Amino acid sequence: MRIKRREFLKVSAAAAGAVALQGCTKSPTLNAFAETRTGAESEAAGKWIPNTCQGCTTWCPIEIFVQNGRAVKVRGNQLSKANDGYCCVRGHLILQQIYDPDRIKTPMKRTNPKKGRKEDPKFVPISWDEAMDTIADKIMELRKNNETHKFLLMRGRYSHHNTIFYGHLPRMIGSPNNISHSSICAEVEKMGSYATEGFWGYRDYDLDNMKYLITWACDPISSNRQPPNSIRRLHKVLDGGTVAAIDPRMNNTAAKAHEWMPVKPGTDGAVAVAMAHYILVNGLWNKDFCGDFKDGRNQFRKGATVNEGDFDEKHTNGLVKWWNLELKDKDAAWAAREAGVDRAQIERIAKGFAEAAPNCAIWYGPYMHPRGSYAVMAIHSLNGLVGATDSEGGLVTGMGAPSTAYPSFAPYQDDIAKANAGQTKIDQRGYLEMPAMARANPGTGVVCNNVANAILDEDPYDIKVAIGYFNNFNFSGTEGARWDKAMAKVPFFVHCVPMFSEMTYFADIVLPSALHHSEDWALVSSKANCYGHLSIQQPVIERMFDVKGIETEVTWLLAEKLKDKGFSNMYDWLSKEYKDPETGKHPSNSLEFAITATKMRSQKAWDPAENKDYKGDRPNGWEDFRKKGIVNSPRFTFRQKWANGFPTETKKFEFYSETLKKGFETHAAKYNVSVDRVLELTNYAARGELAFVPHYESPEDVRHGSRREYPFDLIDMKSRLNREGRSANNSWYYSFKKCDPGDVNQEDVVQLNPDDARKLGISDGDMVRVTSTIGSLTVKARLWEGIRPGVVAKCFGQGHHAFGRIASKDFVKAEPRGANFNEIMPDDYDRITGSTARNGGFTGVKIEKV
Ligand SMILES: Nc1nc2c(c(=O)[nH]1)N[C@H]1C(S)=C(S)[C@@H](COP(=O)(O)OP(=O)(O)OC[C@H]3O[C@@H](n4cnc5c(=O)[nH]c(N)nc54)[C@H](O)[C@@H]3O)O[C@H]1N2
Ligand SMILES: Nc1nc2c(c(=O)[nH]1)N[C@H]1C(S)=C(S)[C@@H](COP(=O)(O)OP(=O)(O)OC[C@H]3O[C@@H](n4cnc5c(=O)[nH]c(N)nc54)[C@H](O)[C@@H]3O)O[C@H]1N2
Ligand code: SF4
Ligand SMILES: [Mo]
Repeated sequence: MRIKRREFLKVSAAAAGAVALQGCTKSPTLNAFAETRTGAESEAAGKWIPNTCQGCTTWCPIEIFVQNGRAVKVRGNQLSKANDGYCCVRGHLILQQIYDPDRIKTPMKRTNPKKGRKEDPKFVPISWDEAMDTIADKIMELRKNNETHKFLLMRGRYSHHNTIFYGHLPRMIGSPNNISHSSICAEVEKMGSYATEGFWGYRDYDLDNMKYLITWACDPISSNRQPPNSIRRLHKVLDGGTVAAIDPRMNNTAAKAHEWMPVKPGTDGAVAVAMAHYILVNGLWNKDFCGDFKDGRNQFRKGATVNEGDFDEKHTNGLVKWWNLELKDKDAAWAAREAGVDRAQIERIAKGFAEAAPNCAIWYGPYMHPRGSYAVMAIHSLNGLVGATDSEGGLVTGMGAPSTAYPSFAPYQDDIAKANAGQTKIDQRGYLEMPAMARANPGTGVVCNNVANAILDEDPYDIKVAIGYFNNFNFSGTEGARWDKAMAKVPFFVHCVPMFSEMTYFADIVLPSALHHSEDWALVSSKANCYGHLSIQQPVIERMFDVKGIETEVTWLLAEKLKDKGFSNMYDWLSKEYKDPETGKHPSNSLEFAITATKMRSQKAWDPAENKDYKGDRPNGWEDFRKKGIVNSPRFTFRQKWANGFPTETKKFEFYSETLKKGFETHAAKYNVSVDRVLELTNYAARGELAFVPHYESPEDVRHGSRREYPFDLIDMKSRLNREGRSANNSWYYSFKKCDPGDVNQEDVVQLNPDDARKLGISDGDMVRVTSTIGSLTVKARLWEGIRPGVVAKCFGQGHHAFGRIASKDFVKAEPRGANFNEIMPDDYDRITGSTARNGGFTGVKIEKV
């Protein structure tokens, strides 16, 4: 079917709004899009080109409709089993991102040597050649002085190719410092399933067969890690089962759920242990998974210690220990007081959840709180207690997708590089008071937000050359003023981004990045709906500006320059080890390198010689893979872990975590201190054996600000329209803001319960000053019953002063539009994982009308 361009523009303009809100592309006026898939394709008729969206961590396979060289529409990849061919509302913002007039169009260099939030960098355009030459000079200087470890590479979002740029390049130069944003993202969350079942990652859910879903500190139909799938399937659980949402704020899921429990921030652990108590006392635990009393009589009675020898455990470890150490006294009445919720509701949800088992799941969020690790452990333990983990209709670890290994860089790493890559990392991970245990392994978790402190303190050393890409830590890190100071101190900083941003303000060189979803070559893997996938990123439009792919093209250009200056190892590595799997040809320029790397990495997925035994999709060659854009894995097979054991120390689901204990003991031994001393220094309350079981720790001791002076708990959330921190310069972001419950269009508002507002004499729309222990921000008040009294909430992502003309109030004068609460959230951590605190109301604030 053909459609005249003028007519098409007319319908698409009208339909875009409606479509964006429904997350659905099946509007009849848009059938041109559907029909071109099978029909003949021409430039004017347009065609769908597969790609991958990384607007959030769902990493959706998508397709972009391109007509006369212009990207005009976005939808989910029709072949995707993770999203059934739908994208979420934010997918549509891709179009505005591509055609954003404020994009950086050429490399630039700073001409104002002074750096600061209010210092205009006075950027001037330069060529790629000059930019790369300057960067190579700085790196050669480090090599000459044998201080290559003073090179720092910081990463936000990334594709598989981050292995080349972020993983290998620093180690080729000779630096241990590749710092990802993971610990300002969601690392705490991973500890919930790691400490219990040895899985460090995000879970997947079998919504089709689920009878009871608890969403806990997250909002799956709006954010978290699979909105298109949740939007498509939540109704099944709503119709055929029960949905309960636990969140101080009536989020999107809560607005549709059967139950909303507006818990007091930071007290979720109390509710979780009380639910466990209820389940045990009422004999509702899963006997097939956890086992039973030898004589079949339930001895779990409130207050009564149980003899471990009386219970036969099956796939779990330490259920009775957990009961004795933590659960026996903690009933729903206690938790109701602690969490400020209804006792009957705690019991009702615990009962409904356990009775639906194992067709049930708790879907929980990052819980980035100074005591978050134990809260998520307590929450995730419930998934084990009822046998929902690894069960049909429950939650699963999820499927991977085929991938071919990258060539090793080791043979090309010289002695300087080897020696200096082994130096202590800049983020202070593994220091006594910062165990940063990724996978319960001390000193292996990144402590992203602490890099600012480390740079300022020059501890363990100073940083001389830094590169950042796809990140904006001055905006996204809490207590961002630290990042402003730190980045002002770094003598040479390169920022690789498509948009000007708060962090770019401190750059000496700006490299305009190709957009991941439409201009670059890469691969991404993700999962949802019990399927995994490998999905392609490929150019769908001709680049309008002088942009390049950062992870591949920039690596190549840098390697070339370093070779010219006498350090050829990187160039040799890239040019000799990478070759086209079909033609055997080695790349000879940066773009060829990007394509070659993409073909190599995905070879197992598309090469008929390599994929013949794969049980998932098997494209017939590279061109076929490009055309389809995706390889779906087979569906997840349940109960394999029940049968074969969990990857924990005991091979069981650990209510008593030998896995976490080993981590703590290793760390304590390194410093020759007791585990209790580590707990004290990391701001945890547990001592002794309690530290190894999921338990509740009060948020009060780690709250910043006294209740008297700062009576409100501050929380924030992601807007439905947030492409992480990256969509605030799109006008649609502001036009449709109202799609977040309690929010309004065109504004940035702090949500406040009307009862609280009345006491403070605040009316809807008043400007209010929000003050924490570290600063104040002024923002508009929005009165809303959907927020628990005593709590104030605001969506993250607004308050940019340097992101473009829509995101800022005055871009030229660097005046923010709205407020970025990271400026008033104190720098603090869940030190077990090294994660930045932002949830759980750890920031106390006071509110005053201005
Ligand atoms: N208060 C508060 N703080 C938070 C959060 C919160 O909810 N509340 N969320 C946290 C979370 S979960 C995360 S993950 C972090 C995210 O924070 P960061 O990792 O810092 O990333 P973003 O701010 O999302 O985006 C950073 C930059 O990416 C650039 N960019 C956009 N598209 C592309 C592209 O295709 N290629 C390249 N190279 N660059 C691109 C943009 O110009 C932008 O400046 O923020 C965290 N900070
Ligand atoms: N729309 C959208 N979706 C996204 C992203 C995005 O930018 N926009 N980013 C992606 C990324 S990078 C990440 S890491 C994930 C994370 O996204 P989510 O898993 O959704 O988590 P956050 O938005 O960080 O967590 C905030 C939620 O926790 C609630 N909350 C805060 N404190 C407490 C508390 O003490 N108790 C309880 N029960 N609830 C609390 C807030 O009200 C809010 O609903 O989302 C991904 N999905
Ligand atoms: S923003 Fe997230 S959920 Fe939405 S289309 Fe992109 S990756 Fe998928
Ligand atoms: Mo994140």
